[in-house]
Amino acid sequence: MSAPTLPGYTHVYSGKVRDLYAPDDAPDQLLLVASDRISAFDYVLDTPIPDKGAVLTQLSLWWFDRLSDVVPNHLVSTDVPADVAGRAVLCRRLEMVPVECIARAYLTGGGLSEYAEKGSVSGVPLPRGLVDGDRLTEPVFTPTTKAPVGEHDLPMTAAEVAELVGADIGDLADGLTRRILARGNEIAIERGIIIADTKVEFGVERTDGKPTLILADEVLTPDSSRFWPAEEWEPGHPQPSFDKQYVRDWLTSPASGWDRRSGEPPPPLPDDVIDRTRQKYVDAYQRLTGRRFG
Ligand code: Q0T
Repeated sequence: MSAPTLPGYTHVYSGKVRDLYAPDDAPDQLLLVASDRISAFDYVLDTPIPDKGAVLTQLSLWWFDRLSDVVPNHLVSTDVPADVAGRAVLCRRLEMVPVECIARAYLTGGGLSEYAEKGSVSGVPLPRGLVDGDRLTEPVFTPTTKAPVGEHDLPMTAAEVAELVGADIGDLADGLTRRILARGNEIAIERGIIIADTKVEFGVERTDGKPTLILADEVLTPDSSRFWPAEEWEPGHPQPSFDKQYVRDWLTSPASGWDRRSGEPPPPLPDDVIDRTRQKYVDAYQRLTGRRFG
């Protein structure tokens, strides 16, 4: 499940689930390949989820279209080598904003922890008495550092973002990240899905010194966001994960024989967990887009 070799392309970087290549004949472009790798509990599992990379790539493309009046994106073409057809895009090679741009529309995870300690998230004061899974009046920008693979991202204040990238780019990232999530939820809620929070990546383009942010990477997928089934939403406890719940439940069940605190990597997934997890990704794609996958 490592990065494939592709004639005419030079591999430049691999993250947990995506591989980046430089086209040998187009120095201003990159090939972004979504693998079928899945991560859980901070591990990349040995077992791929068939079609996951294609589903997430097709979903991102669908969202790029629905966000095109909010933000320009890095897409150049979907005409890619046959080996990665459907799960790769050619994109503009941009100077990336070195910040994880996160917005939260619902309170959970790290945002909930910060709220419990301080009554605020990323410096935004929130009403008292909110519980796990509560909806926020409007999305809040909660940026973090981009730690290397294996390390953990840390919350950043607006001042730290401004220090790193400048107040102009920081303010653009704040506004766009929150608008992307707000637009995402307007569309997703009609299809029975809540997008609790999301992480986006931006590149920067400068015209006469004036910066414009370009939406890069993948967008509003179950890997970059928390998707919740709207019909099961019940604030007051952790919500079931749309995509990885079978994986997490099986890995933490006695059936897996794995102890999360052992330091051992997780075991391979059984076929029924693979199949049901694949179906969750396909379900999310089909529910959101109204299109049939495959
Ligand atoms: C990217 C340029 O963070 C990364 O590498 C750090 C060593 C990986 N990474 C780079 C990009 C994109 C995109 N998407 C782009 N359009 N232009 N770089 C994405 N991830």
